[in-house]
Amino acid sequence: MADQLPHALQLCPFSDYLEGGLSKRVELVPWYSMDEAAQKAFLSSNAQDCRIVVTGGHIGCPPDLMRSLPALGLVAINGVGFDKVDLDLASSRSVGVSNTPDVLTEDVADLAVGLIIALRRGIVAGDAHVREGKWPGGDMALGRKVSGARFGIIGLGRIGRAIAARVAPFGEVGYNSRTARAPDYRHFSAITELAEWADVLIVACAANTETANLVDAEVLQALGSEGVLVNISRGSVVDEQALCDALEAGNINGAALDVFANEPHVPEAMRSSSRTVLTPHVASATVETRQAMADLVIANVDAFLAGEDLTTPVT
Ligand code: 8YV
Repeated sequence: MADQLPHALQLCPFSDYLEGGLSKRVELVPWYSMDEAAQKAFLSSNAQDCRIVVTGGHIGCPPDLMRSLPALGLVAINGVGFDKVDLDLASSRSVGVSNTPDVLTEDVADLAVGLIIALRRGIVAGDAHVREGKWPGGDMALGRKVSGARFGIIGLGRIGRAIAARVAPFGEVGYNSRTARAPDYRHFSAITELAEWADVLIVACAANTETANLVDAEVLQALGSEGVLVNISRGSVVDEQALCDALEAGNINGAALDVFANEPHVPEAMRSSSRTVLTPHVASATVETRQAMADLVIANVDAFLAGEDLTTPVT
């Protein structure tokens, strides 16, 4: 009889490519589609064989689940963000955590640029204007220039830098960090000063306890009634209620958002606002990048099963 493959819990849907690749290596358990009773029943007979959890960056791994898997050795994230995995708990249980950095940087930066232009130039509203037959009735309101705008980037890591490189040909780039780290761009040590200076404020920092609700009412007030916010990081970095209030009051001009605090649920105030452009967390969602991410997930699973160092461990 062939050796039984170890179980791996799958916490969210993946592409056929990733599921197919994983299924050759592990017994993939569709945890995300099982109800609580089925999950409980599964654990009572199989918890000892579950060595791997495979998950998305937006899902992570609930601490209780990690605790209920005594043989868990790897949480493989199909994404760069690891804010939803408790790294201290993982390390205290000798659980390795891997993610998929670098391969998605370009896509995320591309989407940020797309959102900026869509918002400032009214591309989504323009599309609706044409489709809904409103054009013969009159022109749309004017947009705002992208070229010549000031771009303020919160977080100048891999993704922040890729965004900076893309928007620098449009206009001046500023960024916020504790210490100056990019001589070509203007440094702001205070986030409110960056917001005050910028026409377009872009959230590109990692989500963690330090950055939770970093963009709050005060920052939005500083961004001002002509400024716009773009978020391709995590919803948790923005105080969503403060953002809804600012949009409603016209205290900022608009927001383009790919990420939300409670995905897939988006506040009604954002969905009904004419000042927003919204996408459903798709910054890394291209065929090419999702394949590259899948390859990295599989490489990490292979390394773990072979008892080797992880290819891209979260550090
Ligand atoms: C993905 C992400 O949408 O990389 C991340 O952290 O949130 C996204 O790229 C998600 O992880 C897909 O599983």
